[in-house]
Amino acid sequence: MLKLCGFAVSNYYNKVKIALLEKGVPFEEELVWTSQKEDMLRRSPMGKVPFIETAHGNLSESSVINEYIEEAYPQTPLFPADPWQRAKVRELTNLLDMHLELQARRLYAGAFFGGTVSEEAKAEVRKELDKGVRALAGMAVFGPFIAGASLTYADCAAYVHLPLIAAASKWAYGADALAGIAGVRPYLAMMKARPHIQKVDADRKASLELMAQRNKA
Ligand SMILES: N[C@@H](CCC(=O)N[C@@H](CS)C(=O)NCC(=O)O)C(=O)O
Repeated sequence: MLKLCGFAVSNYYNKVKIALLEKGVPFEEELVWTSQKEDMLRRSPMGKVPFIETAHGNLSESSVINEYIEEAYPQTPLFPADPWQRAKVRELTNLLDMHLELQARRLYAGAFFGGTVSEEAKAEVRKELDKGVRALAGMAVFGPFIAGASLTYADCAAYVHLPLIAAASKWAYGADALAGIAGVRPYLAMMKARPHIQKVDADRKASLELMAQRNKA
């Protein structure tokens, strides 16, 4: 059986987990922390999570994993059938990962882990986030899902990234960078009502408690 490795607080781990649950693909989970140690690098070449273990070997990078899952388990598709619409889902997913989350990530040390972020770094992130938010405002459909009428891989990314981007920007700039996009809040509330999302959120909460204990020890 396919094994999802990582930890349930990770947004990228949950991006894959939502896809597996929504598609009804059977999988097991193994708790793996990120590391640059040899044994981890043998399992995940960049030492990152998530990665999956399959009968063929291991695979890392959340979007690559989700594309593999879609091709290996075509039931309950999370990509539209039309090639153009599929490309638009990929475009939106890439925007969320690369131009929003990866930029906001530079703020996480301060926003979530009690660390600091220099004013220079905050200003650099702000510039990039502004561009990403402007792009998102033009590309997000909220119809009711982020790319249109059906749940897609873009939702798997949006649901896990948007709350972090909102919280991190609020911490850094005193205002949620996504506040100007009126569709975001109702969208997240709609997603939260889905049973599989509730499972992911409950596991995330339990994992947060585990991490807090681990940091105390
Ligand atoms: N591009 C990667 C990003 C994954 C990622 O950054 N995961 C974080 C945890 S949320 C991680 O492993 N961080 C440790 C590191 O960067 O070394 C993906 O899409 O899977």
